Amino acid sequence: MSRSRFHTCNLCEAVCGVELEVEANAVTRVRGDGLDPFSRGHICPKAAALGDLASDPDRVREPLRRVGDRFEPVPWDHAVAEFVERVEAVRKQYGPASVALYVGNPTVHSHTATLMFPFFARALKARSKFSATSVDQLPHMLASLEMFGHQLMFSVPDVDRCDHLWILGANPYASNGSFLTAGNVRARLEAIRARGGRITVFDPRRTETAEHADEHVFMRPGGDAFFLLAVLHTLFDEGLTNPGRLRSFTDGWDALRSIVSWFSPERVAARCGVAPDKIRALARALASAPRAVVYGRLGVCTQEFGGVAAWLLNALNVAIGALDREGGAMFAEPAIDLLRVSAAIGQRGHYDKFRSRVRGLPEFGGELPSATLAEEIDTPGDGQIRALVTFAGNPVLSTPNGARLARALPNLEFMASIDIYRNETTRHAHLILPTSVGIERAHTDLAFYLLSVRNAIRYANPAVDPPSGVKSDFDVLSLLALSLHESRSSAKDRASALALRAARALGPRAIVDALLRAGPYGALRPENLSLAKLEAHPHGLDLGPLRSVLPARLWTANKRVRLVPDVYARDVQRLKNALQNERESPGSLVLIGRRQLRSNNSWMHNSLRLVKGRDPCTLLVHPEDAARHAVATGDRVTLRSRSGSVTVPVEVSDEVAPGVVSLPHGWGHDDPQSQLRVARAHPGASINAVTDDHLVDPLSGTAALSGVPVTIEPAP
Ligand SMILES: Nc1nc2c(c(=O)[nH]1)N[C@H]1C(S)=C(S)[C@@H](COP(=O)(O)OP(=O)(O)OC[C@H]3O[C@@H](n4cnc5c(=O)[nH]c(N)nc54)[C@H](O)[C@@H]3O)O[C@H]1N2
Ligand SMILES: Nc1nc2c(c(=O)[nH]1)N[C@H]1C(S)=C(S)[C@@H](COP(=O)(O)OP(=O)(O)OC[C@H]3O[C@@H](n4cnc5c(=O)[nH]c(N)nc54)[C@H](O)[C@@H]3O)O[C@H]1N2
Ligand code: SF4
Ligand SMILES: [Mo]
Repeated sequence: MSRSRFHTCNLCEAVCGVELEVEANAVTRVRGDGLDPFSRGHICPKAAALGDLASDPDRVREPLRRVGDRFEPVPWDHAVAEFVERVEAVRKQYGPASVALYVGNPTVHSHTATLMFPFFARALKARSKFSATSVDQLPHMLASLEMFGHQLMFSVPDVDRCDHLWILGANPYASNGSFLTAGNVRARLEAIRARGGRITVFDPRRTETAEHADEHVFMRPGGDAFFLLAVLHTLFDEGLTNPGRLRSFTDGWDALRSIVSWFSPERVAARCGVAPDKIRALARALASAPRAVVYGRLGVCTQEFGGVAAWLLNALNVAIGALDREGGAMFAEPAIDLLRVSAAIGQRGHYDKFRSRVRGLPEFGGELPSATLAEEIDTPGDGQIRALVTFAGNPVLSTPNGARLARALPNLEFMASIDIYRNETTRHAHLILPTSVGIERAHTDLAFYLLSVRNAIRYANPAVDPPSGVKSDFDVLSLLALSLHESRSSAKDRASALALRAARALGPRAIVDALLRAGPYGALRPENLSLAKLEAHPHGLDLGPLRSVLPARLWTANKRVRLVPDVYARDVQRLKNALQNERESPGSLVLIGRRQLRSNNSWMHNSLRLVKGRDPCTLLVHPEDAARHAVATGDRVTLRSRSGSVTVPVEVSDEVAPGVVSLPHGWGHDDPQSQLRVARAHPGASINAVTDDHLVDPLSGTAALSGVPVTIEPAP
């Protein structure tokens, strides 16, 4: 007997509603939930693999302990006891900086993990914390903190109402939107053009999104900050700024004008690859559109000047009056308002309170840049990392110079991974502790409705049961946290253990219910949201279009936008130096990445339905560069950088600009110690064996994954 269950796809930020056909606890069919008012039945090919994850024979289903190169099952209580004993031994011997935590991307796609994580992190007492943030959205968070006073105060392009959209360094046709939670983002972008609007894409590759835009401008990798400065320069120069009502609660207008005055289109043209006249024409078109908005994402963040570039995106949206305006860059008001919740517990964010030991890179929100993880493990000295816990992360494939990290991990005295797979990272762990997967747990989103183009909310109960012996992430994290506290005798640990027991007794359901009732559509509002009400609406609820919320929703002490925070004003000197020291280097190549619709970072390649067919892990090379290096489509080349090399097949294509080569990320499943049989048969090569841990945006500490200098030569 099959039954139908409504759930939410937790694989990307689009949070599509899905209808799962379930028979004997196995998913037999996945469809889009046509009654979801937000995603309206849309899904992408990855949704079909939701069931594959749950039933994957390679999935870790019981705690595993590594003995040499072999893993053997251990009962939960033994595993937990060993975890506590070994972490505590390292911490006592070498101090709190010797214990590290790496938190990966799927964590934010699980509200239960998100809710328990602060408790776990406190119990672990890890001074050295890392996450996927610093290979991703950190520049946006820094800009939010510095300009709006809260690290989670993100604006969202109002794609449903804008008429002129700039997209820099994002490819929503493949990624389904990032910091742009929108069911069926393609249809929403197409609607802009259908109503007479215009889309311009700035990208070193003519992406799927660029193909469907009105105009594509080849951006030189790392050129965005320069380009944006010159656009602002033009707007001031030609009297085209129009901040409107923003002016009354924005500080720093003159400082901005004075900074951008140096960056004329002529000065930056070579660095960004856009001609001076073109920059001026683009700026004028942006300024003259009634509902224009500038949106930039990953490609703008993970580059040498990502910090300044993310700031300038906001500054430009202020300058054209788009911030907080319908059809502009708006702020969502989610039913569970993580902004208020985190502010209430004193977590609005902080920056540069301390620095990393080896390279002196700044912390953000208590985390250090992931680009420093390997060197913090392999560089001897006081404070060296000796123990590492990973949660839902695969930094060997996802952080720069992952090969160095893979060489460093065996030197740890203890490593534990809380993960569903034994993969390129977790196979180094002494203990692997499994958890349930998305469709086996209840689902709602705490982060993504904050990034959503409409206010919306959806809650789903588990669609299938986890395998016997597999615990939820909430239970694994709380169990470990409680055991850590109980192993210590301080009054503080006893108090924390008490608080933790209370949170466990409540459970995630009651916590979600309380957050909903206390939220902006809660008990005192007409919507009167509660968990019961969401359960009575299994397709989710639309809570209306985004509304103007400034200045009330600002978190700065004076309720004003800081247009030019000091950190950026100082970093601009680095951009001037870069322009002045620039040398022509004809024939040189830089590497960028790319995302593909059927792939999800590094961990969905064990689903045959997603990886079968033609090898997607090819190096795109422009025809001129291919001719210069005498390589053709199908040839294998060695792609080399300062940090390492891989051998990859070439695909000659004028999609990429001359001087740019592109390889997708998340591949490189050739580690014989992993347990990923399908992925190992479709291994590809890891771009992060070639990206460089030394290349970061020093302001934010974000890895410069894009624009890595490389060479290619025919493979032997
Ligand atoms: N199918 C699929 N969807 C995903 C993911 C996935 O792996 N696969 N991952 C998810 C995650 S974790 C995230 S964070 C989001 C990211 O979602 P997006 O931000 O849309 O990320 P990408 O698709 O990588 O697009 C980044 C673009 O930046 C371009 N680029 C590179 N360097 C530069 C530069 O210097 N300047 C400019 N202007 N552009 C540059 C690249 O060519 C690329 O087209 O996607 C999410 N969705
Ligand atoms: N060169 C290059 N590198 C990149 C990027 C790029 O564009 N180019 N993109 C970057 C971005 S945006 C991101 S977000 C990072 C991602 O970097 P990471 O978060 O480090 O890696 P993922 O590939 O997302 O791996 C997720 C891990 O979580 C596990 N997992 C999956 N579901 C669950 C679950 O429900 N519970 C638990 N406990 N574990 C689970 C998987 O088995 C896997 O080990 O990669 C970054 N790296
Ligand atoms: S776009 Fe695809 S991966 Fe993203 S939530 Fe929807 S179905 Fe899942
Ligand atoms: Mo990401």
